[in-house]
Amino acid sequence: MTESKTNLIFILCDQLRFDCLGYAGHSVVETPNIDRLAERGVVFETTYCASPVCSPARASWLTGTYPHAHRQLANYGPERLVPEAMAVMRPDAVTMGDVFKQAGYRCGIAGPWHLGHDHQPQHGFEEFWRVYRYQGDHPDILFDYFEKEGVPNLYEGKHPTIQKHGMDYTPIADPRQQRTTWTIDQGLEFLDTKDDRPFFLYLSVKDPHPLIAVSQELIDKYPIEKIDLPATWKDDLEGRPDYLKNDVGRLSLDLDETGFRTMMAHYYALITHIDDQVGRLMDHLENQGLAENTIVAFISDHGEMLGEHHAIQKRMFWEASVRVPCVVSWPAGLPSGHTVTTPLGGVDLAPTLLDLCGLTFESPIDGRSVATAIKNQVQPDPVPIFSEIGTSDGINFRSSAPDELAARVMVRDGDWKYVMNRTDNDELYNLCTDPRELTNLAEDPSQADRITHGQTLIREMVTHTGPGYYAWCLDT
Ligand SMILES: [Ca+2]
Repeated sequence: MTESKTNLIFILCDQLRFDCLGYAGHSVVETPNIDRLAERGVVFETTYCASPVCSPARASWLTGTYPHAHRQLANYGPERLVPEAMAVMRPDAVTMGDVFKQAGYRCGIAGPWHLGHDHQPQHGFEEFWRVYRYQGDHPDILFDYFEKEGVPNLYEGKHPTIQKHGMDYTPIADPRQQRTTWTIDQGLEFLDTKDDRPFFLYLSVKDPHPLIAVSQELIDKYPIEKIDLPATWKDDLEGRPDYLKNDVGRLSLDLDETGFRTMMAHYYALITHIDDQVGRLMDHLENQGLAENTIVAFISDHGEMLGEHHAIQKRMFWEASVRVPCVVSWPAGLPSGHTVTTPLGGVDLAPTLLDLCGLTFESPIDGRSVATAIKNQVQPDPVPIFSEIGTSDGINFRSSAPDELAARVMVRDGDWKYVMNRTDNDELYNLCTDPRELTNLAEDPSQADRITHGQTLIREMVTHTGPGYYAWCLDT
């Protein structure tokens, strides 16, 4: 094995839309520090998560495998530890943390783990495990911190300032209540205690996932007169499958629109807070002389609907839900200002980052490294990109019924997105001519060959490392 001295900081936000960043062209949201990271690095402009559900997506980002392979099909929760709930990553899954630790790296994590057993250091991060659970139970390292500091814990969800117009939000009064600040503080401590070994630091940033809690000063940067509701706000979903109409993320028709725009202002403000904290981290790297040879990857586990198609949150294959921002910066080893237009899959980033450090997964994975292409500033050859949804309600999910644990699969192939649904009609959209995904062509007889092709791609994909609970794809 080639010895590597390149460090990696992996910043994984939660529920951050792919387009709510300055570098991505958003007209309102201010993110000067992340824009700086993008200018000095590589931007993957079309990146899909491997599942638009928290835990399955995270396991894929870390293992380079699709959910049917790592088997975390539902969100982790302490009450969902029965194996048949498929809410814990399979114990023998190999993560980036395992590979880096094996290669002699010092590994650390701060923020939610979300892949099972939050209070049990694991998967290479045993030396520095600053994981908080965020789900309101104790003991919890972050909640204990609030208690010690004597500040109200907003994240327990019962604070009187919390409002709800689609998603929960509140201004905060004390900067110590900001969980991303705490997470970055842990990261700086990790950097300050570094030794001779190269390092892998995983910063799991829970924001801008609700509770959307941010200072009034940042909220004031986003007056609601500047905030427009999305173009598909009143989409009636005609021609689309019923499951979308019944999703728990579907907003009520009488929702207060001013309230929703107020919630959006808080969401935008919280992104700017994340940006401030990324800036603080980058400044620290500079001051320590580590910026040059440290790869910084910035992504989100999945996206956020933010009112598109009259929906919030994720769990759907709409672009807003399944696409994420993705920036990889490495001054010593990657070009600056390079944009990758070839779509990147949620299973491709882990092997790419390992490859940049001269490392690789030894066991079979689903993803591929695009490290050589980006180093040489050429576009990777396009390949089909997939995403899976195990459960329609990954958050409150309680079922262990197999037919509810592997609900649908998406493939993006060229301009086309095909969705194979287990218990509902399929979907087919042309993302070039119909970027808002308003016209479902799955029932159009002239598209029969294209659908057959999509099904073939999905069957090949799930067979590669599965099919596990996705065996139903082979029978359709
Ligand atoms: Ca999430």
